[in-house]
Amino acid sequence: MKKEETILQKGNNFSEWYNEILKRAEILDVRYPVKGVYVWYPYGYKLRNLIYTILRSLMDKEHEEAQFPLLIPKDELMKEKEHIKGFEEEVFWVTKGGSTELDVPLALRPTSETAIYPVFKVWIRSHRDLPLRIYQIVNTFRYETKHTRPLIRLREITSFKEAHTAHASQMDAVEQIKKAVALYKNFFDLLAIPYVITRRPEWDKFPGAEYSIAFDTLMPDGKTMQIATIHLLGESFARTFDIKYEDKDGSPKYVNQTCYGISERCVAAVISVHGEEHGLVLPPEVAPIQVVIVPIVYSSEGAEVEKVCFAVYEELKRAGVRVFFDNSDERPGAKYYKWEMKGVPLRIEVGPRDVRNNRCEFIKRNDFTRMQVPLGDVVPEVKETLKAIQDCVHERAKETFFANIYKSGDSGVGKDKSEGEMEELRRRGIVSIFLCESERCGREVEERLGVNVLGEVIYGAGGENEEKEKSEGKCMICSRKAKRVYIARAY
Ligand code: 5CA
Ligand code: ZN
Repeated sequence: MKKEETILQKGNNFSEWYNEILKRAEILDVRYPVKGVYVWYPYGYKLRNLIYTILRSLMDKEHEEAQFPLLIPKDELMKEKEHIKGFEEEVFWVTKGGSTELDVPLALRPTSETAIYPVFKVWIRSHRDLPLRIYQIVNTFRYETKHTRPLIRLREITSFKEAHTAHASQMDAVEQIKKAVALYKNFFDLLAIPYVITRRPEWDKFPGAEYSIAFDTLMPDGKTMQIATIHLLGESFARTFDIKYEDKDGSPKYVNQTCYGISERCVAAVISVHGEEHGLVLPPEVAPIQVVIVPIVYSSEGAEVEKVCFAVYEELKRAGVRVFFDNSDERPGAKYYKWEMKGVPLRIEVGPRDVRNNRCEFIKRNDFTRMQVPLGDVVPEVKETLKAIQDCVHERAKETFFANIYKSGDSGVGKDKSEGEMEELRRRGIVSIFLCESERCGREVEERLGVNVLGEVIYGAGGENEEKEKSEGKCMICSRKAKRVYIARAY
């Protein structure tokens, strides 16, 4: 049963929908007077915290949480040449204490390699100290010059989860990369967010890394958003910051490092991928309120209804469900609107007739279907229904996602293709093409099609089997040997 009242068409103007939803669902207040800097509302912050609780619990299995300073001395930040080349134009500087010019200017961390690795140098002595696996969840600052957007492109990233690991050998570091990929898959699966995984092009990897791996999801306007990255740093930072350990045979060796990160873009993904014209649709795993109870009271039987609602509320709370009993003075219609907007996965209605029949009514947020449930079965039925909603939301998201991944012909789609076909490529979501590794060809594709090269396909429409399909082909620009690469318009 669909409701007729809609707030906005998500498909037609995603940007407008997105901004409206952040406001009406009380996720983020964008009125703060600094560009790219925003305020979390309490409800948005609860959502953020539930998502980060999942992330923490996954991280805590093999990492330890720590916290490093926000301020980085200029000389440390400038040490690693490639790294600083990549970040130079994005750094905010603190140059004064009061009216006194600082001896050494201090950077606000754009990411924390150069804050953490001087400390790794003193922490790591012997092979027994390895592997070292640390993470922190902090704010970072980037002077972004592209169009800023709440949760998506921030100048203050408020919820930057960055992991930094050090290992005895490159083999161990690569093993860690695989574990990080598995961990992030697990994380986004729990958020019901579909993704592709690519290896970023050599010419567009993280500054200072040997290679970078990225997770991308698809936004409703057909643009992709990078939601996580994983980098093999190798020995480059270890050499710069002199991070050595004594090996079993007593010889000094450089550690081999990785780092990987996730920002509140994961919250943006949950909002954008699942939401629709009535508001948010939150996967039960991360919904601040999983069940809202709404009494339908018009008659003298009000007190009886209220009593039943309260009993159901108590029972669900005891069972560990995040439940809210809305016994405010608002009319039921206003309550529906509010909790639908906030994406509460399940609404339970209780009216006088329900009370007489010893039952209540479930309404699922994801498809508005209703079912009657005996009061005695509420707890097990709620648990089962929440699980079903979680799966359903995930399946629907995957369906849309994979329906928007296309494969171009193997014969090359370059210069001699018709404008019509080129237009197709421009308009589609994620397209796999053959592209060689040269920056020249990559940039040419980006320019001619108005897209971004995401990278070589590691995990895509074919799941793990993508590996087999991708292998051989000819670059669509230069016809040299090439691999399957995903391209898309990207945030
Ligand atoms: N030190 C590494 C790993 S922690 C690092 O900084 N990698 S990163 O630059 O790729 O950032 C990690 C992730 O943060 C990106 O994949 C992206 O999802 C997110 N991110 C990057 N810049 C911003 C930004 N300005 N606003 C919001 N999220 C961002
Ligand atoms: Zn080429």
